[in-house]
Amino acid sequence: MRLSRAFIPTLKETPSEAQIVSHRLMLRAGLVRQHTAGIYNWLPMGARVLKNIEQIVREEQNDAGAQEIIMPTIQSGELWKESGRYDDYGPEMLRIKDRHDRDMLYGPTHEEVVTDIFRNNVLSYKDLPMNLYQIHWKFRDEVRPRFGVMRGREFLMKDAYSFDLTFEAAKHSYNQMFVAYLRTFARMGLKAIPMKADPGPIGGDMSHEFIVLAETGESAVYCHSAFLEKPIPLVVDYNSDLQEFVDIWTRDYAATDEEHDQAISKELGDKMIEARGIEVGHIFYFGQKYSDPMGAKVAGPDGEMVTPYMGSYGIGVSRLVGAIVEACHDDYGIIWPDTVAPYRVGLINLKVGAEETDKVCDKLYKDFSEGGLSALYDDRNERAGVKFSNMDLLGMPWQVIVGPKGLKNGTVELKRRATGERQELSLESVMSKLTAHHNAEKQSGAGG
Ligand code: P5A
Repeated sequence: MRLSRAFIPTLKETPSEAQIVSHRLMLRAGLVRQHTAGIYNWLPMGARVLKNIEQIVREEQNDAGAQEIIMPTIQSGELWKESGRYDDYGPEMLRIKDRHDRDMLYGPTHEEVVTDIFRNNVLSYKDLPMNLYQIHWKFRDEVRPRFGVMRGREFLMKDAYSFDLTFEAAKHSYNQMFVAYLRTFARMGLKAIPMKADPGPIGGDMSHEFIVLAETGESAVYCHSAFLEKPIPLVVDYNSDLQEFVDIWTRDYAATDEEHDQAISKELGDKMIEARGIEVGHIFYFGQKYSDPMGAKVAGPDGEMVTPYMGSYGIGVSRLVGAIVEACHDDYGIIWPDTVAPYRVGLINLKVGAEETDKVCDKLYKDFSEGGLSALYDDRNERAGVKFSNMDLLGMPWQVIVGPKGLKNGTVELKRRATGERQELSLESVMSKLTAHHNAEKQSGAGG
């Protein structure tokens, strides 16, 4: 994309309505604009990041054996009366009447809808295990929408729902999602720590929130310092027994505020990290809480009817954009991890209109796109300082700077946004270096 043609409305001033750095930077770098309280427009740069995050989530869900579906955003209230949640949910649910005076709602979550799909279409235990997911917009009429997309009213969620014949099988489904989440967040350059969360009315120990540590996080969290060192699964056989791996990640103490036991803080001493965190994912096991009242049943191996055991697994896809900016920025702007960056490369032409710089930039721009490296090309007739600070604000992980001085020696400058490290390289070596980096990342998957 040529910056001269791109719709990237950056702001010089710090927007006064934004209280935390990620919200400020998302506005300043032109990623989003508020439509009305807690509801956002995603402008081109924001939309590209959101799509990249969505794609990583999708690949990891597919690898873990989940199947993608798309459920409606507007739901029938009748289903929620069956599960008993229509009255329980409270004012966070946006209730709507259609023209026939029927109760409708904008879905805050989809346990009822997916259970309805299941009961109408799945008849036999042979179809289990089954895990269905979608990546779709939700609405929750939050009392205090704040921090930009972190706590919105309309937000994008990945929600998956598993169905199993037995508790043991359901536990395996839970473990599959647990491992998939570790990989998903690591691929985005985030360290998300699974913490014991409120299990709700079902009890047990199968509810975890995945938390990214950040000073501006909404929740106070407590965890053993060992979490900073734990391994991310690189290659996973999702059909193998994952319990041992999950045990590595659940053995040490980690809890959200509500679950925290003060006595353990004393016991762990300086091994205890007391911090704030952003909840980017939440997984639950809830057994037959919906399948039972809604009458979902399959024929079991001996012909008897069995009520399936369920779990649900959420990722805050739009919240992740804020969480990544919160974790990856400096005083100059955003520092996108390579995997989610709106463009891989920011190409800066220091002398627009000069034959040599224009020619080299055009060639690099073409080579990047042919080599699968998306580039944002600053072809504007602006001062160098303006271009540098703009590209730093936008946060592309690599910058390639083309000026007449370097070209005299046949070189351009390659800058790594994260470290500020600069190198003078020939055109060929810039290309091969970026391509090699890109390929290495594709091969490594998680941890890349
Ligand atoms: C799990 C999937 C659920 O709704 N039902 C379907 C379960 N869980 S949850 O914890 O309530 O939400 C899942 C994730 O969604 C993100 N999230 C939000 N993001 C932005 N703004 C909000 N208001 C908001 N509410 C929830 C969180 O990342 C949460 O972990």
